[in-house]
Amino acid sequence: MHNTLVSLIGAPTDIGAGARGASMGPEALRVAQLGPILETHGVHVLDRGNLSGPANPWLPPVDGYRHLAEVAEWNRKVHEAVYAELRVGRLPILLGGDHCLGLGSISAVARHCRDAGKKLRVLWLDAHADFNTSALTPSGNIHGMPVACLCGHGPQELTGIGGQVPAISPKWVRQIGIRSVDPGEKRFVHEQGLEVFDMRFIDEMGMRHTMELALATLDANTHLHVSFDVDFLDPDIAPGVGTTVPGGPTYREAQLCMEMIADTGRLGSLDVMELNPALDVRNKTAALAVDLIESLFGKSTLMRA
Ligand code: 6HN
Ligand code: MN
Ligand code: MN
Ligand code: MN
Repeated sequence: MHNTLVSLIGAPTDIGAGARGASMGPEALRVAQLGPILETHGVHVLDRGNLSGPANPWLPPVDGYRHLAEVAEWNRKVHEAVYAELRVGRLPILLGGDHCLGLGSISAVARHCRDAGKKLRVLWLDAHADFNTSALTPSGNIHGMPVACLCGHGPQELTGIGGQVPAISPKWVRQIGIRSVDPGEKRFVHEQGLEVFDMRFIDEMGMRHTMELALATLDANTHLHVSFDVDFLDPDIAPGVGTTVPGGPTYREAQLCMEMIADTGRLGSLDVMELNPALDVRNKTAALAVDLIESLFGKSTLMRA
């Protein structure tokens, strides 16, 4: 682990989601002892508390976007908070909140990489590609759009956050665990050349080979960002999310995924998104997320040294 100074940033909102409740995610992760448990692995954790932003008015979509102005405001706040931590050499962990906030977080990481002359790789762990546009979306929910917005496809209020459009290139992204993509979204993913390791690929090739490929082009100058949508995990082990999709990675597959990321030593920032305590069972999805984040920060079950 090359950076043991971690900052937790809570973003308690479900402004981009299709179900209410992800706004309680940051507190559920704290209740599951995320900070103290990371400290046991030699990581120094500062909890910066929660950001604040507009309430969720729970209105229908307008022109293909639900709550666009509120989503933009939350993302500007997330962008500034994540960027401020990176500037002082700390590793930000964004506690979501729904996945629309990946836009604010990753645009900040991209800006930091431009400042520092670093190469950026984004690992998007998710059941969904989150690559919709207003014309393609079946729901209008902006948590289904952050990757497209980061790649420059979306409204200026969102694509412009961070000062450079597009914030990232689709070539920098590796998506893992994907198993629910809308028809128009699927065409757009192919057209833009996103590298997707879907569940069929993981079934056939195994998590080990998948991660070897996804991590293949990292070097000493790479900043690795992990955007972990908790619905990446199989709903049997992780019911506490708003958009469950059956057939996700098992506990062991998810552990291996996290351990192989830790082994690279390149993790520079993390999002933990879409945890929905209103749908969870005795906070077990939060506890599982903490367990997996421990592996991401170097907890190992290996017997060999
Ligand atoms: N997430 N593709 C669906 C939509 O409404 O655009 C689901 C998106 C889920 C987004 O889980 O972060
Ligand atoms: Mn400490
Ligand atoms: Mn997502
Ligand atoms: Mn998802």
